[in-house]
Amino acid sequence: LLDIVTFGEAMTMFVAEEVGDLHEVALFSKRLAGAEANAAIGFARLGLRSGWASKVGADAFGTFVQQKLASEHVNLDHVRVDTEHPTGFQLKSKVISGDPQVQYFRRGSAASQMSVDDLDSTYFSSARHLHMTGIPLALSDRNREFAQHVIQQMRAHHRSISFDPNLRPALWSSHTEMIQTINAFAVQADIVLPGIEEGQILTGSAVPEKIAEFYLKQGVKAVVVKLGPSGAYYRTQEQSGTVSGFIVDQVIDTVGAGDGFAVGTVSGWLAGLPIEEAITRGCAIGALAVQSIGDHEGYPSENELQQFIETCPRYLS
Ligand code: KDG
Repeated sequence: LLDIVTFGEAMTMFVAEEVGDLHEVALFSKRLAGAEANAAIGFARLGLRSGWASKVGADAFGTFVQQKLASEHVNLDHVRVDTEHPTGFQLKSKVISGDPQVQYFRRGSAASQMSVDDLDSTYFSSARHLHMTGIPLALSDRNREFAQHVIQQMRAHHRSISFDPNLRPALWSSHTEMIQTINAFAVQADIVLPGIEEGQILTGSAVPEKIAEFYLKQGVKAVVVKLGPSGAYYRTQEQSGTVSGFIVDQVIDTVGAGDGFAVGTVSGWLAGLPIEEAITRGCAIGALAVQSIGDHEGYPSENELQQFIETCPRYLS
């Protein structure tokens, strides 16, 4: 029995070893990317029984993705191999400051082919919780239909759901469709975790209180708005507040911090911790994630997380 399941696309990621435009970089190192795969790894490192469902190609990238996740103790029983479509990959630049440049090679990938025909609904419903992101919703109609079936299945079995919008405008052909689709799925979750900029795009308001209200009014139980390094704002039907972030010496790579934030917050929430403690875990994993090059390489074990929370200085709230 799994504690938590997620589904989505994993890619081989080539990370530039030198600063510069992607087309000029000569040396790359090979890593694993994919928001839901990151989350699955994060949960597993904390000791949760974590499962990741997807489709990969019958190719070297597909083998790499599976081996990497297996080495992190992520359950792969719901990974299908597609002999006709390839595993996607991406390039990521190295920057001195700010967000790196990312280029995808994933259109028509095996993961985007995952459909309800691939779905083993008991794999999902036997898990306590579903963590999903908005990325599969952008990949194909098939993925979207798959996502809706998974949610229905979880709901029918009274399982909880967390939703991270993870907006990727580059993957959508229509901005309006992106907003409508992401919101239609977000309101079916118990806990929604938008970044402040995502919240603004999705709700039309840049005010964290208003962003939270938008989802709470539609039945979501808790909304946590990520405010960047300084922390997060949260609101439930009963309470609201802000949780301050951790002060980090050096930001090396911001990608993967949001997934790490979800891992900390959702794992705490599932363990029944008070929401502020759960979000503190999220802020801590986000802070750990930005200090290493890959997406998930900085994610901690439960002990490392506790130690970091106890010792790392925080922003004033
Ligand atoms: O959240 C990290 C992801 O952005 C990265 O791993 C790649 O999943 C990815 C995506 O689709 O952008």
